[in-house]
Amino acid sequence: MTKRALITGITGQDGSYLAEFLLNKGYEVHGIKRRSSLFNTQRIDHIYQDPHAHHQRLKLHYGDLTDSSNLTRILAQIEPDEVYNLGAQSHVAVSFESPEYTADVDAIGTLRLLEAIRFLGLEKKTRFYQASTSELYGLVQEAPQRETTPFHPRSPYGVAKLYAYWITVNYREAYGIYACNGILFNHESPRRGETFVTRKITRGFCNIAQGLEDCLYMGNIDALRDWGHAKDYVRMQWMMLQQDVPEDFVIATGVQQSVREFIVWTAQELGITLRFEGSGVNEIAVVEAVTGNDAPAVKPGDVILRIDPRYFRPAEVETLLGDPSKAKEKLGWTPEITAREMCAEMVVEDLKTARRHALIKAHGLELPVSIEG
Ligand code: NDP
Ligand code: GDR
Repeated sequence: MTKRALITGITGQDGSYLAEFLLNKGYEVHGIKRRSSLFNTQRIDHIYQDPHAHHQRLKLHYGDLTDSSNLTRILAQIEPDEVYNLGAQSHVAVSFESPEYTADVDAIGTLRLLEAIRFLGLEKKTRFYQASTSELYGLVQEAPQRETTPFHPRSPYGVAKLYAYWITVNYREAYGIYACNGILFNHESPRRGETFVTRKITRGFCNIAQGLEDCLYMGNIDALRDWGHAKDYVRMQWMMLQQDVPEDFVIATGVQQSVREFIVWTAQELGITLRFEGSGVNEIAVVEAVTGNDAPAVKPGDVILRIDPRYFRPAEVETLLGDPSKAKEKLGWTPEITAREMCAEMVVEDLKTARRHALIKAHGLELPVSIEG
């Protein structure tokens, strides 16, 4: 029997990799996409299947995590074997601007899905994966963080995800639903949203290298994170739903870097040597030397990074470092791609786009507009 999976957030970074992964495993994959005035399926266009084709194995449904009746109807129609709840307002800084919406989608959205499973009597059929997060640890109580580390979220996003974490545990305990939390530390890829820090850096520096921008404006570059590759992490999301007993797992690399290090790596990938000068909000990154052909628009002495306090958060998560021992011991999972390799891959992809845009500009044509976030 072909297994059926439903992915909320299929148009996002993780959703796109997970959909590919499940299709390769032979699943019929259903995804919920939001109605948008612009196309929002770029990350899954390469696996899109014409609804008129026979044996279509990827099916998209309009929906929203704020809409209970819509979620219930989709679940009733599909009766999935597995639900992956990846949909969320996932930007921590944005959650301070839209706290109520973030709670509605990230916290109550999770409850809506679990309630729909219960209401439809799918408790024994449908397995549920919740995209939990290292943001639950926030103000960290121990390092490295593991499944037993106490939570102290530091943003409306983190607090909403705390509710989602516990309601997932509660529905497992109360109704016997196979439901589990993957407590995932930061994971990135060339498909990462452009306003998350790694992608902002790789995309920004590639644009600067090709003469499309002059300077990148950043927030707290001393924040420390445990960065992995999204491809490695979606594999683990699936593995968690294949066990006999549902459990929660930390997914991380166990290695930590600063935002500053990621900046230096990105520059190095482009043949740029950087020097940091000044401190606090006056800190800048100056180009010391340029080698190779990837950054023709950059020369020694250029200031290509400045600090802008608008990117500071009202409450910051300064440091995160995960301990993935349980995932390794119980599921045999280890990440295959290092943060440095991932940075190189992201630069290759963003440089391709920047070169294309530079060529368009050189021919006097209009560039696609993008708004910085
Ligand atoms: P993205 O921001 O790339 O994707 C989020 C997805 O959720 C998009 O498909 C988005 O749709 C969808 N979405 C947003 N709001 C709604 C809504 N109201 N109803 C339905 N769908 C909605 O996130 P990631 O792929 O990076 O992350 C996936 C999940 O994992 C998220 O829940 C995130 O909070 C969590 N997480 C992520 C980590 C990371 O480092 N990436 C680490 C730990 C947890 P649209 O495309 O239309 O915007
Ligand atoms: P995070 O990721 O908040 O950890 O949440 P993000 O990449 O946004 O920030 C990481 C760290 O970098 C610092 N930073 C900046 N961040 C952004 N976005 N833009 C900047 O200009 C900037 N300058 C410095 C931040 O302050 C922070 O300390 C991500 C999301 O994917 C969540 O959904 C997920 O749950 C967690 O990772 C784990």
